[in-house]
Amino acid sequence: MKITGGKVFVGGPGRNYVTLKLMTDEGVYGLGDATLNNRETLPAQYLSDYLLPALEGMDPRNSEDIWQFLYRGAYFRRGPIAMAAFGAIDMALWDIKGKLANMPVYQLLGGRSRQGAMAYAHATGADLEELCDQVAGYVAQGYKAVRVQCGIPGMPSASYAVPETKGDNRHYMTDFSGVRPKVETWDSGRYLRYMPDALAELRARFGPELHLLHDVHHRLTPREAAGFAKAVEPADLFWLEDPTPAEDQDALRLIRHHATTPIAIGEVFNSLWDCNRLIEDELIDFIRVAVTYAGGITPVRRIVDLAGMHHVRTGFHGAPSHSPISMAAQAHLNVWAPNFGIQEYLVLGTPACDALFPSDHRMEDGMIHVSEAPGLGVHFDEREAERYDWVPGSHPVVRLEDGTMWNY
Ligand code: CS2
Ligand code: MG
Repeated sequence: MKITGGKVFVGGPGRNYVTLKLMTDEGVYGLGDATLNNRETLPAQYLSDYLLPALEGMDPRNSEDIWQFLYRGAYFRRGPIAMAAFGAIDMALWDIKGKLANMPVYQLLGGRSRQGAMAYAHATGADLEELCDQVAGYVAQGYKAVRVQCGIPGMPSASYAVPETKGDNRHYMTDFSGVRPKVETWDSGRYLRYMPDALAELRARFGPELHLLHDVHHRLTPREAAGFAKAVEPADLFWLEDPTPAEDQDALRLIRHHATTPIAIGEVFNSLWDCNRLIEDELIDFIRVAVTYAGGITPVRRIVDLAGMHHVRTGFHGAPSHSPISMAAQAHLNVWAPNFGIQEYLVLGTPACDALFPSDHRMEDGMIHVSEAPGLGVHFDEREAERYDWVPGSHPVVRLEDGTMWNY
């Protein structure tokens, strides 16, 4: 059996999804997602110019050897652009493998460890009242877990994933008016003084059972993060996400030393080497890698296994930038992983998205139920894809009030 080539599509409803269709000489094809948020054309180019021509003639069943070929053969290792391109190829090879075996991918990983996988939705608000309304809405839909992001009084501009004004739902990261990013202004002091009380108020209003998650989005220094994680202990969060930039894996020791609030990190990582110390030294409670950015099912399965040896559970990234293909790949990992934690889930199921990526993966009562179809269980409608093209966009950048560049 041989790979005969592939096609790369960029575009989608409200998103620049990067979809790979990998073809073989036996007619079976595989789908992969190479969507690297705000830099979509780059993994697409990497696939078309370099990787797909190099894969022609290889046996698609040898997914491990092909992954090693991609990783070791690149010479210059890692990085989100390369790993997103590798990830799409790896997902497509697992899709082909499942179709050949006539099994859903989770069966090839080791079968079911659970029926449904708990998901969390994103609630946000320009102020606490609007946030509480959104949380109540998700609870009414059956969600057991909700991420909460709130406007901060006095903050010079809307902070991460928060609308500028009440009722404005254009808070999601990417602005498609061009690649020149908008500038957000951030003040950690206002955030640190306001957010602990806001989270305590949410806990008081919604009771002890609802899982509350909060994303700091890399905005604090390690010391600030340690104090904040301590201050929010009474809110009993399911997790506090990205409290401080984690290139400095040691910085997380300070947080661990001062607070028991569960920590989740990893969405910006693209390799086990970005997080091995965080896992081995048990500095985090959830690993947030995404199957696209971390190079596919093959390497992510290794990260899950290492995490499982150190009481670290999964909490795969699932922002709107992920297409239903990588969300399906993660659905298979979620139902298999013995140390599954939770899955981030932004409603992908708009009619336009479903038309482009038909599948029978389903969300019910806050739980994701994986498709039993062979492979990843997602299709791709190429006719529908003709409606879309790449739209230049970017998420904001962040500066402090004195103009200092800060972390988005
Ligand atoms: C966020 C991401 O979902 C999350 O946890 O951190 O949506 C992040 O803001 C985007 O992926 C950035 O492009
Ligand atoms: Mg995040």
